[in-house]
Formats: sequence, structure tokens, C-alpha cells
Amino acid sequence: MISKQALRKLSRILGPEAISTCRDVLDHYGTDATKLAYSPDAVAFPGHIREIADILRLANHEGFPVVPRGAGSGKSGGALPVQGGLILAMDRFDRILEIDESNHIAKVESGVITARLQEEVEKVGLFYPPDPASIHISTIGGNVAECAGGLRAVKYGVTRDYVLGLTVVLPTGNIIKTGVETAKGVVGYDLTRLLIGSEGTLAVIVGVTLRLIPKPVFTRSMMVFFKDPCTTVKAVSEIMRSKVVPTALEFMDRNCIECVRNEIGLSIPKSTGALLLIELDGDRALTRRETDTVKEICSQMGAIDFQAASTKKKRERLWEARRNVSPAVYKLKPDKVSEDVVVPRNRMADLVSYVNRLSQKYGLPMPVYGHAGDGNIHVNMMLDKKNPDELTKVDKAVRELFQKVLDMKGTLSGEHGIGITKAPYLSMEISKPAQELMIRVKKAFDPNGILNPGKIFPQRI
Ligand code: 2HG
Ligand code: ZN
Repeated sequence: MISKQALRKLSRILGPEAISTCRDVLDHYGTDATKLAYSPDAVAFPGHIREIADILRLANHEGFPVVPRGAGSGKSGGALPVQGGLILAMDRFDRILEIDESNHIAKVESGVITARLQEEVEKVGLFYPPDPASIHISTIGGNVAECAGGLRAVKYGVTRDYVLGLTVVLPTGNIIKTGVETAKGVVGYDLTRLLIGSEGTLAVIVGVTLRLIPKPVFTRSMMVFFKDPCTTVKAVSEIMRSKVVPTALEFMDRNCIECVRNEIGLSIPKSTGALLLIELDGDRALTRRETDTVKEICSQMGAIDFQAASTKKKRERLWEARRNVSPAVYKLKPDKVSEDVVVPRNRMADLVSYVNRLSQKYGLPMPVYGHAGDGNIHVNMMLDKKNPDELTKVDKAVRELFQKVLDMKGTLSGEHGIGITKAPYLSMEISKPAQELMIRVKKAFDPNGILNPGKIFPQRI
């Protein structure tokens, strides 16, 4: 709870127009893509790094929580004010500071929308590959905080692979720079890597230096239809075994296809049980050769049809439909618990049939889609949260799913983080000594526990 006196001090730091306690603002900033809702006491819109430092010093003095927030597109509740306090909305940190064509670097403020950065760098023939499904709304700072993945991770990696350095405010109010603005650098501990994916619990990210690459000259997308989901994911392993690495290799099962059928705008064979959405890029000749290899493998694996899309318009329609699967599955039930487990690619068929059995066992739809090229599968457990019976079933199903994934040498989260939704399960994957070490790291950064408390750890520190 922020005291009246602390609110007055905040207003002096920020100016009265940059802090709000209006109900509709609190409601808007108290929820995120999980659709869970908590009420902050106030929302701050800082415009300068020094203001953030002053806010954090005040928070230590007065003992109120501060929760940094990008666009609120997170899927595990990382930006939710679970213990009230102050939301630190980074909306005003939205400048692209520099695109350096000779060093292939971009310097941005953390509130820049990811798609905007991509468009700007592409205008000069450069490329920022990470593209989480939320690119049109999510921010670079949020992507860094969660180490967002996305559709192109199979070939180009995730956010972590493009961050060279950060400017952050530590919970104690100190402003530091981590990493480098050069292609290489090994001085001291790698604080940049530690902060990436720390879910807003270790520092407030204000500035990001990103590595860029040249934009690929030619891109081809295709959709491949199969009769059954297990064969479809087996085809993924075969494609990877052939040493062709597509830019994106996405999977959707029948449930998902039905939810976005009208948006895809292609005729989908009636007997389709699952599909792959594949993108290849590079020079024209190589892309053509790789497309032929992929087609041949899919045919051998029993593909029933192919649809290619080489015009930009057609490709964009396919990918927009894919990006919209997440909201589209609400057609099946009013609520969902969505997981983003990862298994070794060659275990995906086992995982997909296991989810099918779970869905039958609990009598709930569980549409499955995701980044098959990474073995990163979004299992969506659809339910009506007003129905206590369905809630209990999903609780059980999630724990069973996680156990199965760990038995397959997989991991609980590939890109959405732990936040609050997966905190109760952390101990299934992370040993006690490893958790204790992580908690000591948290305490070294944030001795008074004011920055984004209640996240990641089951004991809600
Ligand atoms: C995607 O790949 C996102 O579409 C969202 O990571 C996944 O909502 C989800 O489960
Ligand atoms: Zn995803």
C-alpha cells in the first residue's frame, strides 16, 4: 500500500500529470494477457531515467512494491501488481535512438514496439529477427524481460541472442550499463544475460542495444496439410534431420485450424488433422532447393496437400492467421490456461498424443499449436473458470503435463516465463539449491524486495 505521503512525493518526482490513481487507469494497468486482475495503488508514467531512480529510492524508503510494465502482453503474469504498489509504465520510453548501419546495431528505449523497430531497420536492409506473436503490441523491454521467443526462433534464435547491452535502473536506484556496444565483449560477469528473462524482478530496463543482421533477400512460405497430428510433428524431425533449417516451422492441430479457418483464406482439405506452416529464407536458388527438399520430405511422410505463398500479401495473411490462433481458441471455451512447454523435437509426437489423451481423460478441449521447429508447443487447456469442476480438472492436467514434459527431458517454459502462473510448479524443474542461489541473487539486487515481488518463486518473495 502506498501511503498518501508517498503519493505526494511521487507526484513531486514525476509531476502530477505523470501519476494516476484513477480507477479506469488502475484497472487497465492491473491486468495483462493472462486476463488475471490485481489492483495497483497508482500508475506512474516516468519520462526520464532519473525519475525512475528517484522512484525506486523512495520505494525502498517507504516500502512499497514497484512493478515495471511494457505493453502487458505477457502470458505468465510478470507485469501484474500482485502485492499492489506502483506500476511503472514504460510507455513514454518509446524512441529508437540509433540504427547504426556500419556496426549493425540499434539502440532503443525499452518501450519501443517490436514491430516498429523491425520496420525501421528493414528500411535500411537490416533485420531484427525475434518476432513473438505479440510483435504489434509488445515492447522490446518486455521482450527482453521475458526473453521472448517467437516464430523465427528455429533459425535465428530468441531475444537473448540479439541483446548486446542494457541500461537499467537497479532496485536500489543506481543506474548502470551492462554489456557492450561492440560485436564482442567478455569483461566481468555477464549481467546482461542474467537480466534477460529475469521477468522484471532484478532491474528496470530502460535502454537496449541490439545486434542486427542483414535482411534475407528472398522468403517463401508454405502450408502443408497432413491427416494426423503425430505424423505432422514427425515430419518436423525429418526436416531438421535433413539439415534444412527453416526460418519458421509452426504446427497447428485440427482444433486450432477450425478456429482460424476463415482468416487463413485458403481452401483446406477436409481430411486435414494438422498442418505445418513453413517459411524459408536466403538467396533465391538456395530457398528454392530447400523448398523442394522440405516438400519431398513432407510427401514421404504422407502430406495430403501443399499451398505455397510467395507474394508478400499472401504470406502476411498466413502469418497473421497464425499470430491470431492464441485469441481465436477462445471460440472453444470462455477461458484458457495456456502452457508453453518444450521437449526435444523427436519427442513431440509422444507429447502431442499424450495431450490428446489428457484432453479425453478430462473431457476438455486442449488445442495444440506452436513452434514445432523448437519443440516448443503451446498446450491450451480450455475451460470455464466459473465451473469449479473444470478448474480442478485443469489443475490436475497441468501438473500431469509438466511431469510428462520433464520425464521427456523437456522444460516447463520456452518463452513465456514463470511469472505467477507457473510459480507453483517451479520446484518440479529447479532443484532446492539452485532456487536458493537464485533467491540470493535476487536479494543481492533487491535487498528490500521492492521490485516486482511475488513472482517466479513458489514462496512469493
Ligand atoms: C504464440 O506463439 C504466443 O502465439 C502465444 O506465444 C501462445 O497464448 C499462447 O499460448
Ligand atoms: Zn509462442
